[in-house]
Amino acid sequence: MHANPYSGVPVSDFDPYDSAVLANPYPHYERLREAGPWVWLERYGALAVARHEQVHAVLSKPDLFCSSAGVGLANFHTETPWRKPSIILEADPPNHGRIRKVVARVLSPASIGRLRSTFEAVAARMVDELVERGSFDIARELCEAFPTKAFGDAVGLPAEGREHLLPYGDMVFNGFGPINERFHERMKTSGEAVNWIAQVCRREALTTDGLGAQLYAAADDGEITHEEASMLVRTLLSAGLDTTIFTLCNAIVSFTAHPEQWALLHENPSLARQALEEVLRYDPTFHSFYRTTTQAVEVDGITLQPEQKVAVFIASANRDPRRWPGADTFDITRRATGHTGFGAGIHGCAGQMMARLEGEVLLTALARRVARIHREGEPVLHFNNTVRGLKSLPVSVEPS
Ligand code: OVM
Repeated sequence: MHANPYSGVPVSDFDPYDSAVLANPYPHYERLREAGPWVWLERYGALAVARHEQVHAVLSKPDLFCSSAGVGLANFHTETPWRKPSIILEADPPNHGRIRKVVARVLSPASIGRLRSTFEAVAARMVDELVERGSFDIARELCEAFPTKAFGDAVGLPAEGREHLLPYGDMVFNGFGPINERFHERMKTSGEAVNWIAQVCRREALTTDGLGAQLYAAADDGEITHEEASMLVRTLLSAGLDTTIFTLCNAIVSFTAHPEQWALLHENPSLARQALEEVLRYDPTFHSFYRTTTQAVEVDGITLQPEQKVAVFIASANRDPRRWPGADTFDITRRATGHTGFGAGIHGCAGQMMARLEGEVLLTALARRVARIHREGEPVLHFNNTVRGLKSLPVSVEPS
């Protein structure tokens, strides 16, 4: 237990990484928000922010709350990172800006828009086959299969070995939490995945017309180095699979728990894009990460110490009743823009247009073909220190 150095700041023994919490974190987030704007997490020696206002404030001040000390619990100034730090996620201005500019272009709306018709064809084919079968594991056979195929092809990955993508991401996202059992378990079996990822980040392994090739083209132009291009392919593969896959899973969980919301979408598939936004607000994939103070920071009447780790509960900000009327209601007709499911500020998800395209395309394809989705078993949760999603969910579907 870490003694609270901040007088006037409430102390909590909350453990965000406990399996019971991960199973349903939202009642815990409510207690955290109600405890105060800043809360001391005595188990981890970190301050926590769980209200929308403070989450936003922390993410808007990268000069005071930095990323280069790691966005996990580990402080890179005093602890050795388990892998080479990301050159975009775990970087600060001005370096961050030079790298982000290249990634932003490769993942821009214009670049992503060119993928739409291909993604639509993949989604239609997958949905048609599954509807034909009638019952299937929607988590594995659709929510996992679609990004693995569509995004994998878009990056320019070889078809062989893509089963390593999810386990690799699982390790990365476990790595933002404490070095606990969950992290060790995943590390034990990760050797092959790490090797495969390193192999496919090489230019020679990638197609010549994908997003990976575009990163290498930026290196040819001298914007970044070729080593940096390889690191950015690693970023696409670290951040781009588990996140979108689990978001699709969470969409299905919410829609099967709220069939009247599916009925709305089925009646009007053009709601898919805003429905996805509500999924990302109501039950986002990414739950928390950290920032680290670069100096003493005065905020809300508290003086934070330099090198203070701050846990940022973006999933909790999305349920803050101070920001969202009826925060705990899943309502695809609401305006959910402004949610923090993609974070916020200069590090706000660089792949969000890709994520939205994948989500919109898949939900649209399903909504057109499927009138009702019935659970044929309980959703099996996937436990990870940072991201929430499913291992499996058996369903049957009624075609329209
Ligand atoms: C990266 C990376 C990895 C995981 C997540 C992420 C949410 C980035 O390697 O840059 O952003």
